[in-house]
Amino acid sequence: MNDVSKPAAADRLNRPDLDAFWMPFTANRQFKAEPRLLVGAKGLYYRTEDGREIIDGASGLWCVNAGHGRPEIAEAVGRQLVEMDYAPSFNMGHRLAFDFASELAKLAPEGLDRIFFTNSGSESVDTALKIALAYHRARGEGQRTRLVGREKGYHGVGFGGISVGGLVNNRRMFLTLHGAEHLVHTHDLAKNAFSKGLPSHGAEKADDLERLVALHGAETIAAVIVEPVAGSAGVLPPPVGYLQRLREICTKYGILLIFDEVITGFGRLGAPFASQVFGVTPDIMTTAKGVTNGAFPMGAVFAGRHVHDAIVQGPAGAIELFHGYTYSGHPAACAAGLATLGIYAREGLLTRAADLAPGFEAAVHALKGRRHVIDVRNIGLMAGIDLAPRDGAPGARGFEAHLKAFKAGALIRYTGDTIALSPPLIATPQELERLVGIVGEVVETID
Ligand code: PXG
Ligand code: PLP
Repeated sequence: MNDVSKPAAADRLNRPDLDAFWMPFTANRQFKAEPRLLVGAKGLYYRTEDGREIIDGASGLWCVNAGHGRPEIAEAVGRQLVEMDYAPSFNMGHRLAFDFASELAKLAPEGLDRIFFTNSGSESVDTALKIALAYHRARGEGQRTRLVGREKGYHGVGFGGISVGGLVNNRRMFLTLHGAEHLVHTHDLAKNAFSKGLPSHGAEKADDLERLVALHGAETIAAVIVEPVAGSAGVLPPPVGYLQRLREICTKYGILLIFDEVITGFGRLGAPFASQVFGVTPDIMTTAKGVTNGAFPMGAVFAGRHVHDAIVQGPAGAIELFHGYTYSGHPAACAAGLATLGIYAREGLLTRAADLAPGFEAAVHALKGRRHVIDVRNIGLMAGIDLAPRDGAPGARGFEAHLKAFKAGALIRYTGDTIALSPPLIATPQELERLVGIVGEVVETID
């Protein structure tokens, strides 16, 4: 450990050695020179190593929808680990996985009631893409192998996910799958700046799928995957009518539509899933994060009955899908998930964002006119606030906003010069005001 990364104050704080942990998606050397360490979390607040309370404006990383430190989840996990820590799901089973899948199926959009368990959003995405390929193959259309994503899309970090993903930094150093294609993104600052909820312009961008059909032939395309609201790229709600149009074109050509609801799932938009908010039902839906309130790693892929039944057929003794994870349906993850669904139901959290959204919308749009703010976007309990990039230093203002907000008592996400807010669904209107208030004050102090 060198002296730069361990200033004297660190000893008083009883800081760990920071060298060995190679941090994900982080500027490691910069972080380790000036670390921001969290030591506790309860409700809407984190506690830092120097004892400060930090309002969680990001639900951790878009996952702690019911707020932190829920004893019901901790107790369920603890009990399960003592009762039966692990059980295989390959050719064996245990009750909780079946119970949890049944409960998830009850919440699911119409017909998406066959559930495949994974351990993360990235695994959910790769699983969904493989299910799409298996579906076409089972139906005698094995030549449908192209997978279509969208510019600015984030679908995790597996090779499948980065192939359909559309964020260049996540792709440029790596191989991507042959046959991955991209629709144009829907972001249009010139026409849609400061839209409240869905932007009015851009439904016709769904017709970009017609371009890919004309270019490659529909019979080569297996699936289209999109986030109903792009999250990581900076909260981009879909233009009015866009998702409907995409659904129609997919249906017309027999292309499966996959909604990646890793962020939008479990109440973020005011209904259990975004597809229910938009009235558009995909063939497959990927989830993770809020499925266990972020308290235990887990993901779940919801497959339409038609998709499942096309694959799960043939000789009764044959494995239908050669895919799965050691921890698919992990007992402790299922226990965490069942406890989480109990909290969501008892506290009405899967629809609470619908009640909070108008106040939140008013608060974030009041940032219009603040220093550097060039766009504000919102839907449900998510918002994106764009700062004008500093000349020659794109991303610097976003990072400074993040740092200064943390000093001022709020955890906010940033990507480039976009601030993203996605507070836990338990927040009160006053707490949302406070969070946005901190953002407003912080941007004024940035050069
Ligand atoms: N799909 C979507 C739509 C996501 O948002 C993933 C897949 C991958 O999930 P896992 O569990 O493998 O990370 C995600 C994850 C951010 C941020 O700050 C977003 C995610 C993860 C980490 C940071 O925008 N989204
Ligand atoms: N690598 C090896 C050598 C393995 O044996 C396994 C699983 O058995 C894996 C990777 C995949 O691990 P997981 O099932 O946890 O994704």
